[in-house]
Amino acid sequence: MNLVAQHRPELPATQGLWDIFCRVIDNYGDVGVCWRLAADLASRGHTVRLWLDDPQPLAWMAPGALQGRWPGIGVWAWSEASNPQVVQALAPAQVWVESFGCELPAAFVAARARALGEVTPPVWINLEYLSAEGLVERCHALPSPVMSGPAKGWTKHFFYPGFTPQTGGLLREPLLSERRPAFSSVERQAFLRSLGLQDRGEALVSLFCYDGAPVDRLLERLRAAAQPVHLLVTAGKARAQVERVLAGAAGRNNHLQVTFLPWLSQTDFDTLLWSCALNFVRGEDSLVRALWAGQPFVWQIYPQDDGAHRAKLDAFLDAVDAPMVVRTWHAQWNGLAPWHIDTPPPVDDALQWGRWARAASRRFSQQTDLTSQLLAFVASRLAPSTQ
Ligand code: TRH
Repeated sequence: MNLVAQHRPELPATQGLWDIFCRVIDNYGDVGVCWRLAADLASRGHTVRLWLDDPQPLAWMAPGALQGRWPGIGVWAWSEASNPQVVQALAPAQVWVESFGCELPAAFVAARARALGEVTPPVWINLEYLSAEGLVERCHALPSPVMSGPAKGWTKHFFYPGFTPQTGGLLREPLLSERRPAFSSVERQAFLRSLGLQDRGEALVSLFCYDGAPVDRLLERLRAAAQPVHLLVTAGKARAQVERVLAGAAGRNNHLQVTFLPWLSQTDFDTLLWSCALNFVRGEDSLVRALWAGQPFVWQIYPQDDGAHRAKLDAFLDAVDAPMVVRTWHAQWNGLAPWHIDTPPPVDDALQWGRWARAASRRFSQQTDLTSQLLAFVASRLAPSTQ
């Protein structure tokens, strides 16, 4: 019996039962986004089965998740979705979320189709990747008829996260709007101490990046900053690159202190972003969390071989009304422009960067969040008039 399966709470057959499917492609954004959606739904009284092909990142991202300690959320092994004994014993969910094109296990779909007979099929959501590009508004909420297989005749619906009211919005849990502004300097000090850090008044900078980020350039610029900097390096790829650069550097530099962090829970990762004067983030989920942190940030977009990420990055910078200095840093950090040796580090221009980051955070906080939009969309599909 799969470890994950042993710890799942029996999920009652209640209104608002969701099956969320996620394959961990590489990195952590897929599982990060799906977990955040599941936790948000559960916090609103829904019950979620989260089907994962690799649940291990949850061990650090959401401590207790694999042991079933998150009320309302059961973490299930992907392989079990193809086990007829398991599937037929499950209460049918009202909603299926197929995240990032992961393709639901055929046996799971077939079992549901067989069991359903004439009963209403689930609302089937295709949750797509976040983008600020125009196509998102054109494709959001479009129906996609299932043309073959046991679910032939059913309908999937594209659901695109985004930065405009014509999209599915951004994941933002209800309590965030109170928790973030209430975060005090006392709590910040306590958090830093919990990481074994002593706040000596230096500028804290967090680093979460992919291979290939110009980390050597970044360290140079932080060493040249007008004030002492403490770089907090996240685990994994960021750490490996900083260690390589430091190994080649001559001597210590008292102006720049470096601390390597362990993998943090999503909650602690959020608090890290709130605690730093500048955050280097990547991918999708940590980008949104940096936006909600309201602190200056630089985003390394998930690089694509065909260079499609350039248009996606530009669309984002347009959406957040980025000033030229922010665009310059993004182009350099993403390898899309040569590095100007005298580019001032953002920590030396806190006023302009801070004004931009706070304005962007405020603007998008006004938008209806993704989970609320998803709930409204599902309710409209389940309403009797749409049978
Ligand atoms: O890890 P990522 O690069 O994920 C990527 C992107 O999502 C990309 O769009 C997708 O195509 C690819 O995965 C498959 O970056 P992202 O999206 O920020 O996800 C990281 C998650 O890990 C996020 O939920 C934050 C969380 N995290 C922690 O919980 N603790 C940590 O210590 C760190 C560094 C991250």
